[in-house]
Amino acid sequence: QFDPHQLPDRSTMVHLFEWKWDDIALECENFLGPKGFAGIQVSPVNENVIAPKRPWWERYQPISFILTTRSGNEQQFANMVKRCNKVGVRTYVDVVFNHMAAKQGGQAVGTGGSRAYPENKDYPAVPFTNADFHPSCGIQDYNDAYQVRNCELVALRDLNQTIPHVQNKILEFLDRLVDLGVAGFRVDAAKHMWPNDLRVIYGSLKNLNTAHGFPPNSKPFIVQEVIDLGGEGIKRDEYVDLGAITEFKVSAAIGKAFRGGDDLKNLKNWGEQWGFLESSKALVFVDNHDNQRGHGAGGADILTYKQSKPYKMATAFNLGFPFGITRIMSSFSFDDTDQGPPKDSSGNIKSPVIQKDGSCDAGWVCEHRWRQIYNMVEFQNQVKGTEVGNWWDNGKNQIAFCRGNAGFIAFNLESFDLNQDIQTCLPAGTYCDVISGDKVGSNCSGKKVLVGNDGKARIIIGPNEDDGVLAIHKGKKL
Ligand code: ARE
Ligand code: CA
Repeated sequence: QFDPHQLPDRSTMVHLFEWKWDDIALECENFLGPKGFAGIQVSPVNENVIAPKRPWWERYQPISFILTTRSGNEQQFANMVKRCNKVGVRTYVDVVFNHMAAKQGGQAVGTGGSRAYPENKDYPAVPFTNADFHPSCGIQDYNDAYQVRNCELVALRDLNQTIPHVQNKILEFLDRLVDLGVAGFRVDAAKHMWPNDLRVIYGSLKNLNTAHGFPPNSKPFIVQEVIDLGGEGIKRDEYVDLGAITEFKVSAAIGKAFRGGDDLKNLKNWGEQWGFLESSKALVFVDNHDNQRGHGAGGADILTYKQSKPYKMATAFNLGFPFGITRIMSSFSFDDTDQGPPKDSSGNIKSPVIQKDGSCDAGWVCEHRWRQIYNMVEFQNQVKGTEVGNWWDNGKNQIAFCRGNAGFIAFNLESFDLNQDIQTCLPAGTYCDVISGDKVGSNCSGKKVLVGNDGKARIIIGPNEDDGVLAIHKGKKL
């Protein structure tokens, strides 16, 4: 359950937050596959409550395990997974089974048309009844592990995963997704469930579907949402032998560094020495759907698309430095933190509109379609398996390093020029900087970097340029 089952020459997944299945299928074929993305994380696939004004977070309130949401129905989901697998893009589903929907103002109606009665803990479309839940109490003290796991997270009805019927219903749901060809799961609120119950559930899962290209006996990839910034009753270590973990320490530390709260030179030993989990167990990201809007963890350190220059720099570092299983966030734009995705007057989610230059419109940000980001996805694939070499820094906020003899990257967060001869470790020649531009035919629309016979090149990044990064690799030699 630690292997994300990505193609050997691919490395990163992208969270297409609130996208519709039909749109994702097209995105896999038209963009993600060709650009070398390894996978997608999708929003919860099972029926959720319809909440007033359709906030994004209604999808974290399950009504049943019927696969119908605003993103589409089961047949559309199945079709999407198949088409994405065909172009080498794996699907990871955000699965919510710590709880069911909270009490609503009135009757709870789901996106699949099912009714539920959360005040009585009655969800007939599963079915779950009162006996399947923990007695109601609130989580007041995150130092009390019992409370965190047996009480209600923000009033959400708390399932008791020790009960065989509950385990069986969860397993039926997860196994159905495995049958449809998914590669794994993001387990929502894992820290709110007992590790031993999760062990039973994960241990009983089906192997991945070989008809979708997975080798026989492959276990679904599991990444557990365990927020542990230190100092609470529940430790990520209790979950590490069960699957990968969302490493929120990375999100907070990378945001802080690229906001100028920490010298970039300190990133030299990025990894376990920073208190992060070991690389193969850590899911790492600059922001996620919670902390980009002040939910979850990380607070004011978190960078998002709204601070585009440092955000792109942080993303380039996250993809450029060999640490963790990487994930990119792809958002819709928002002002209000409850606001859901772009919708029409009937509440249906609107499709993103792709403009001539490849960027998105109609309320979708599509960070994954920003050149500086998707070109770093290619960089990461090109340097896969290499180590960091020839670290250089100016003693503060200018840094550069090689990735084997395959790639080189430099950052400037100072208010003055970076203008230096630096060792790039690349064979002599002219390379196209994939941040300021791209290789077009045999030319480069951005900066050209001339690497000499000694492997050195003059690297220039001004403080007022659009981007504070420069990246070259063997795949974009002129
Ligand atoms: C909404 C309303 C609530 C209302 C509730 C029920 O906002 O006011 O009471 O509905 O009617 C998301 C939203 C919630 C939303 C919920 C259900 O964020 O606002 O509630 O959906 O619709 C903790 C958990 C962690 C959780 C974060 C957000 O440990 O698991 O809080 N993250 C996941 C998802 C969320 C989702 C849920 C869980 C629920 O990613 O999107 O909630 O399914 C410290 C602790 C952390 C704690 C953090 C914030 O850092 O260490 O453990 O995270 O504080 O409290
Ligand atoms: Ca619980």
